[in-house]
Amino acid sequence: PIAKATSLFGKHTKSIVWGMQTRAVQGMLDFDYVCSREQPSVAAMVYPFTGDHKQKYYWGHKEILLPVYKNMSDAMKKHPDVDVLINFASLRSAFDSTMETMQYPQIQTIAIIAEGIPEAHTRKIIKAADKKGVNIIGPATVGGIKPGCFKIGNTGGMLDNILASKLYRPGSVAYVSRSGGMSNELNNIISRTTDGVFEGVAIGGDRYPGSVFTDHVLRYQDTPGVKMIVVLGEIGGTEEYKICQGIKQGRITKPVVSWCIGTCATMFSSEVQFGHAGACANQASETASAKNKALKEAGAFVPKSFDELGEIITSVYDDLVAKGVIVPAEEMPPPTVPMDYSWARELGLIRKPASFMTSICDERGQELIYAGMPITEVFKSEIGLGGTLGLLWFQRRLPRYACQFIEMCLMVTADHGPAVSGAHNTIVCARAGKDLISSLTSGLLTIGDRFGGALDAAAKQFSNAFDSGMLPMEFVNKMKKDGKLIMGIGHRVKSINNPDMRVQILKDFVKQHFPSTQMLDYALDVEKITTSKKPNLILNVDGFIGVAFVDLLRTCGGFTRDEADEFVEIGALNGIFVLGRSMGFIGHYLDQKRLKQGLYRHPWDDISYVLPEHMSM
Ligand code: Q5B
Repeated sequence: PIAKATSLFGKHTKSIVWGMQTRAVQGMLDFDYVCSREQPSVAAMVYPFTGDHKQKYYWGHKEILLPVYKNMSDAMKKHPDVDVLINFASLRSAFDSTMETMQYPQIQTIAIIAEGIPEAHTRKIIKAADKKGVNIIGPATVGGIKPGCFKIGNTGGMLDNILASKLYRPGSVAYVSRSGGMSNELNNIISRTTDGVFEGVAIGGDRYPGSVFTDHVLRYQDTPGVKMIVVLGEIGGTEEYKICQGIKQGRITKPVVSWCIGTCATMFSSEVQFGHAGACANQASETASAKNKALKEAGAFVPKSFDELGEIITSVYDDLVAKGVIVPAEEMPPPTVPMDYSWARELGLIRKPASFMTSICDERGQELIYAGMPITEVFKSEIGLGGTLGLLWFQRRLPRYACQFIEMCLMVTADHGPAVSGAHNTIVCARAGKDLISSLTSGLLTIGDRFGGALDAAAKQFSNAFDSGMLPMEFVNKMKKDGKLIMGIGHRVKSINNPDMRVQILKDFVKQHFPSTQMLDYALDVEKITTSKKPNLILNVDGFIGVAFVDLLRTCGGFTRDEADEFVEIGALNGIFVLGRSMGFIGHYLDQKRLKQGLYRHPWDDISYVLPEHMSM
């Protein structure tokens, strides 16, 4: 078999990442940058499910592109300097991709992250790796880290953790553990008690890890920069005894601080399977207590409990410093890596004026909120469409009669036949082959002062006249004198002889339920005058809704006078007609499509051609 490399990572190590793990890759690049590496440690990614392309990443504050290959062979060919593969493949594909990776002699180290790979597969991987001289870290691990040089995937956590544990520059302490989580704890303990981590590997919690404690402890023994070794073992397996043997035989001469987790297993009357697949003692010698005892007897530094691990590391380290074995290097500040905007915001470190402000609806939480009212509450309280409109348009929970009135307005304005301007436009548009939205908007764009869009103007004109104390007759005369039409008055087909039942229905309801109908009464007095002149100059549906809404806003108790005026000022009331009539326009669109109506062309006999006479030059 080919000999395996003892140094897995250096300042120039390049890797290929298998899998679309963009966050992990960015984490590696940020680590590289903070370590002052000259070049990113990730050369490329392999992802068989997309075509070859490039992915954008940050290198410090700059943006760079990393290639993504569909085939591993292309990635290897294009990046012959890569010797590490980080395999994020799932437990189903990790075996195949790892075996494929080992066909490329350039690869010296493979980290396998997936959990749950069948043991039979791992054993085949181990056999192949031993033959080909490939170091395996994992499976079922976060990986490992070599400060100043290389970080496998998500090892060491986010950048704030890397900085807090000073993982951007090498120290003198190398460790090996099974658990990724506990290796983070070791990074923390070692950074507080010594000059820092030289290298740390989490071999993973499976019964058959791709590399074992001794593989790494012996590497550390042979690595000049490592001055002391920390081994965090756990219940299950007998690997720690090989370390005992190594110490006893003089193969391991560097101080080893060690602790096996799982001593509490003795408190249980039956066998305990801890979180890792391999964390179960099948015989007395595999218990954490037995292994701690053996390590101590062999000459390792073993604390009384995990809590004392930091203290014992300190005392071994201090001793090495006192003996001059370790000369702590001068501390250099790492380069600053710009923080991701979203992370900085989450931490409350930055603020930015929002480009948008909103006060009616919040969809960010678990539950959609309409003007402060959770959607479940909207339904529980049965406020209906009128109440929902009240929340979204007026930001108020309106009284029941007001919600009912709004719904009635929507119902009476829903349609008024195909002949009205808006429906006509919708129909012509639909027959020209246009889609629903185009046809609907074509109809909606017709709504204005003359057709369906007189609600706000009527509300304004009537309330201004009323508020300024004008008598109805004075108002009518003034409008005539100014040459202005009274908005909300007049109808093409409805008149006192052909009353508009829509208005009658609304009038009956308003008279019965509204606390005050001052504005409506004023408008009805105006109507008496205008209809005495011409029978079609009735208070039309627009005018009725406009003035009744002024009564509602002013007297329902939910609004100040200023607020009530503001809604009229900003044009809320025309919205009622727009919303209601949208139902009709959509109906007309669907109707035309259903009836398979062809392109509309207006007949010539219905057009009067009044061109100027031909003039000769
Ligand atoms: N005269 C609605 O006019 C209409 C006068 C007036 C004083 C007035 C007209 C008008 C104001 C706007 C308004 C909403 C254009 C209407 C609606 C929805 C709809 C539609 C539907 C639906 C009708 C004849 C004589 C003239 C005028 C005078 C007319 N209006 N004087 N104030 N407001 N109203 N729009 O019939 O002396 O002969 O020259 O603009 O409220 O859109 O169903 O169709 O649900 O879809 O064409 O209900 O009233 O009358 O313009 O020929 O005028 O009356 O000055 O006097 P007409 P015109 P004179 S509801």
